[in-house]
Amino acid sequence: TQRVFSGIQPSGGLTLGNYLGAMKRFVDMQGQDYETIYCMVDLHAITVWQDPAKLRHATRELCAGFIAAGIDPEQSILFNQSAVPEHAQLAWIFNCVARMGWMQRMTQFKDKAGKNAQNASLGLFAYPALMAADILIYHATHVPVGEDQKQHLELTRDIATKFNHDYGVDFFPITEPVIEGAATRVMSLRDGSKKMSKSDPSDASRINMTDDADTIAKKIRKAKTDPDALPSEAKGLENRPEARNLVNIYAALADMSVEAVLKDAGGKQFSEFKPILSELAVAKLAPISTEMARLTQDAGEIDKILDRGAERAREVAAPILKKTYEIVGMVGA
Ligand code: AQP
Repeated sequence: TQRVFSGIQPSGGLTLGNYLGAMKRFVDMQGQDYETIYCMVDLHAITVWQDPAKLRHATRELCAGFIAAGIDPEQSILFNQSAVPEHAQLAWIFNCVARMGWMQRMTQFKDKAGKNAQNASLGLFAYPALMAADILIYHATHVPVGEDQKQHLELTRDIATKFNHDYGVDFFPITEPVIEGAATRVMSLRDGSKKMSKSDPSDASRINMTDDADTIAKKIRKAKTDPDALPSEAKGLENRPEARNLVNIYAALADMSVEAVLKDAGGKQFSEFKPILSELAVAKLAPISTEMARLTQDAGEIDKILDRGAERAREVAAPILKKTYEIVGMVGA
């Protein structure tokens, strides 16, 4: 089988970047010929400090977001990472396969740890080994992610290759990253060189999936741009990161190619394009945020869905962990 796995951290509210770069594409893949497994990765979230009450809320809200965006918890397996202990168990094995030097090259660690890396958690450093375990505990073949996760997926392939080589087996698949579409890297609305992120201190830098129509319109109106009109071809967006970002967002929301968007919008000033983009963003996002808010209110129902998802996930993960332990030489597995 072709099996898809991906996850999102409940480390705050969902952004338009998470939605276009990841969640919307999870929904697209659910409709295709794949077995789809999607996860709230709370063990990843705690690699930086999370207030327990907020983590609990963010996990349930994220689950509501998955469903509101179109993930069907019957068709896909939808669950919370910590409820499936096999992730952490396989991650330990991978901690012993991955090399310090590999981890030291990870740019996300460098970005997130900042200048004071000595004070970062050990978990933040080991993050990519846990991510490899998330994927490989299901023998997933395809992983849809945003551009920022490309390096971690290469590491996942390196870990699988080294494990297979060290133990002389052909056990873990070499996973394909799926980084496609117009919005694989949605940028900050305030700075076209920075990724749109949940943890950016400026709320104006991102569109949150919980923002109301007025807030979305206001953020787009205030988004940084250059003074020129939109070009009529994609190559005219080179060296115009803010312009490119807004066009990419439009294309991804409308399910159009960038070329097709520019065919219509080429020649327009931002004063004209921004309201059109706002209207589209509100039309696409409002139904999701309304449904997300409705579902979030019933924590009991969300927990039931997550319990059932975890049960189904463990049915896949447990035999793969058992086999891994046997390969490694653990007695009693
Ligand atoms: N700006 C983005 N553009 C496209 N894709 C994005 N993703 C995140 N930001 C963008 C994709 O969303 C998925 C889940 O990401 P995550 O929540 O696990 O962590 P992240 O990449 O660290 O996201 P944030 O929003 O930047 O969170 P913080 O601020 O907590 O670090 C991934 O597939 C990611 O590529």
